[in-house]
Amino acid sequence: MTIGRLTIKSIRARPLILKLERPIVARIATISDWPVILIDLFTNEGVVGRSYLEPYTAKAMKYIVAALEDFGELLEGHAVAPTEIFELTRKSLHFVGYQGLSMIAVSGLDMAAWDALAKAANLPLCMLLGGTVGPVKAYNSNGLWLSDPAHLGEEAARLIQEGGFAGLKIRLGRTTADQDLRAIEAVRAAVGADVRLMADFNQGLDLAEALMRCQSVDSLGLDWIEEPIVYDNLDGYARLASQLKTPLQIGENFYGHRDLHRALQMKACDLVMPDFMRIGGVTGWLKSAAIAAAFGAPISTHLYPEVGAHVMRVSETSHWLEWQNWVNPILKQPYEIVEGMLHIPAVAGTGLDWDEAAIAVRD
Ligand code: SMN
Ligand code: MG
Repeated sequence: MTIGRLTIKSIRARPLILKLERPIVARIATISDWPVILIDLFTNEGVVGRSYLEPYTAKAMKYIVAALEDFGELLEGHAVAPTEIFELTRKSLHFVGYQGLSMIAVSGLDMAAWDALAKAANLPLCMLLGGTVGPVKAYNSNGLWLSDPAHLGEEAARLIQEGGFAGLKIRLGRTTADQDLRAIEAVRAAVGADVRLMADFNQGLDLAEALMRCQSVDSLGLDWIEEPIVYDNLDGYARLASQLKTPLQIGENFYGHRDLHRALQMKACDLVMPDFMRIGGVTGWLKSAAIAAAFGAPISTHLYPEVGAHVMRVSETSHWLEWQNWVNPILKQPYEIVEGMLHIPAVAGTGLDWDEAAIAVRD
């Protein structure tokens, strides 16, 4: 048997703006135009690896696209070996820092490289990583933003129906604690006691406010309280974690696995939820999942449900997948949700493919 070769020909990165069906209204930002960068990794052997990035800010896309194009020049002719590519691209930017935009660009290419490798092996990514294709437990994160509590019950019921979900995420951080309590009550009344409810403050509070506001929701049976304060105040998080009964969830702002390690070592959280564009794509996730497992910390995904589903199948402490369908309008085959479980399509790679006709009308 001959060993296959897979080598990099070029990288294409296309910025795109999608309209959100339900705009994001969080304490930290209001967003109705959702920026997405589509990445295609072309190989000399004809396989194309695909991934996307969601960098929140349209203006930031030009820096990330430029970095990805530079990676294309750097790696021309190099083997599609994700762990080597991860180190080479990361180190190529170390003079401007390993985190932030550098890590975002590295993560985007990493996910495309893993997709290409799995396609070349003719295996779904989860199988290439040593797992099996199967369902992944998901909560619906597509709504329950900071809107009027009077409308939240109806919205929650619709969100459950969108896929028979057993879990939802509500956003908190309204002007008063009482308004947040009324929002949680409205959702609970609409969905019943059995639906799991996660709550995200989106970094909206200062530590003094958080000490009080988290206490006020601490006995409501929430599955987690997410990011009450600014993401890098780990001392503040450790203080909050020591005072709360409800598990504290952070991680969407970890840049690389060492951030996750530091947070767990400092007891700054009980649960972790890395974001694929910040943790280092699949490579960064695998390192992080091993560290989380060593700490016994349940790990959930942030955005990127497609690649997220594959790695959740091989993560020892796999907890919840965050479902959001914001990129669905330009995907050829959006993933299916049945009875609250995300189903990985039985195709090689991650299963991401672009609907070019849908992209063309948005250009
Ligand atoms: C979030 C995600 C995407 C945009 C804004 C807010 C949120 C989450 O923090 O965890 O889903
Ligand atoms: Mg969050």
